Amino acid sequence: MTTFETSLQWHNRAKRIIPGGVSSPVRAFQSVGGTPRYFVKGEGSKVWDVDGNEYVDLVGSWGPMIVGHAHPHVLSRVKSAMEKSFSFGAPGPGEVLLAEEISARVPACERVRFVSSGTEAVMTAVRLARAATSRNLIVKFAGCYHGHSDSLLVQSGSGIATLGLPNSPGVTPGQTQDTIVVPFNDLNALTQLFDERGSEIAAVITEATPANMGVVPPVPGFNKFLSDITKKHHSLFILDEVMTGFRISQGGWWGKFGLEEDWTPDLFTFGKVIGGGMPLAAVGGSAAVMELLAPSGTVYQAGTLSGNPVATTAGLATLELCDAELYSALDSRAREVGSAISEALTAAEVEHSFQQAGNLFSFFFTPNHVNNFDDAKEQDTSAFAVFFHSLLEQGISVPPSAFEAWFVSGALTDEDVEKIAKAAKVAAQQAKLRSS
Ligand code: HOZ
Repeated sequence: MTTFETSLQWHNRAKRIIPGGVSSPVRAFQSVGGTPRYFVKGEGSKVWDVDGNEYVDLVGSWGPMIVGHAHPHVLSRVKSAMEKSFSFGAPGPGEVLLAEEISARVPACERVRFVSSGTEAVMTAVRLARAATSRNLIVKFAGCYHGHSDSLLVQSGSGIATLGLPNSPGVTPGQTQDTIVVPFNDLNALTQLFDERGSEIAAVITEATPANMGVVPPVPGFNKFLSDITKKHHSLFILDEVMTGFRISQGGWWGKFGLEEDWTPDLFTFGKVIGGGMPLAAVGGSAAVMELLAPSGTVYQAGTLSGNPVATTAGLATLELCDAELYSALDSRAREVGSAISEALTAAEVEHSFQQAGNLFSFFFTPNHVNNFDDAKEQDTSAFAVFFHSLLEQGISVPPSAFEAWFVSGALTDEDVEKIAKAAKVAAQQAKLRSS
């Protein structure tokens, strides 16, 4: 009888039943080569694979595990929620409490509607924007990823960028004819577009800071500019905070930069942290727009598991731990980890651009600062692959793609940071050997 004890054995078995062996493409390791690790346990800052290896985790389930894995507070709340049932398909107190918490942190969210994934949240926001403005066009930025709904899967980041895919087959020209793609950080292109077609534009959507083509911070004033230009043309501004929401500050990206720079979007999308690792996402905005949703209004959106009691409990329990102290710890950890790695790459003379936005960061293996998707595609992804594998071998798990953000958690310890810094020195030497 075959026993399945290693990641390799599991992956070979997975590939016979799951396309590519994975439930989401980036984790297949296709762009870095080798075998994805099959994780079976997480605690605090660490994860363990089926092979018995321990890793310091700098992926954090792509953001949700902000307080670390299996945090005792979250765990005990989720356990007691589960004992009362996993799902009712009916309203429950958990969703009300979580919606109130989101609104308290981001007051522009006068109403909140829960869904199960960021993709759904964005689909709903786009539908609402079109209904509210009676217009069709949606403007997005190249390299931004807003989930895998048809109309937004155009020049997209994340897996599409990682695998170097063109736009996806199966998405018809009809489904994307109302999507206009503009280079990120390009105010002139946007001004020109609004001059020509402003009266047709339902909404502009952006990641609060792009973090699905690697981390590409907006140039100063960029989001304010989006807010102003959309207002001027009576379009809506959708801020996709699926990655940044409640990760960057108590009020997400907006809570830190929107308040400071005096801009507010019309609609927000959230995910990841608000579910604390469970499938949960949300769309929020002004009562006037949000009340267009059925059954108050006629814009349809629904989901059997939407507002699920276990997921909302996990989200609420996680947010209870997301206080000012946590965000300041995350900011310092991101600085420590990012600088230690950048210093190791510099010492080994590996050309790179270390880019940060709040506590999100990533490394492009290119000498120049990356300002948009075209710049991001210039990087040496093969040097990244060597760097990635060396870190993994030394017990540091980072995203298996040069086009993704790295995530710190509140559970990281000084010892973890030392281990990362030490491993980065070896990995940087190996990446240098590869690139020279
Ligand atoms: N870029 C995705 C997160 N925003 C990757 C998630 C996954 O593929 O699992």
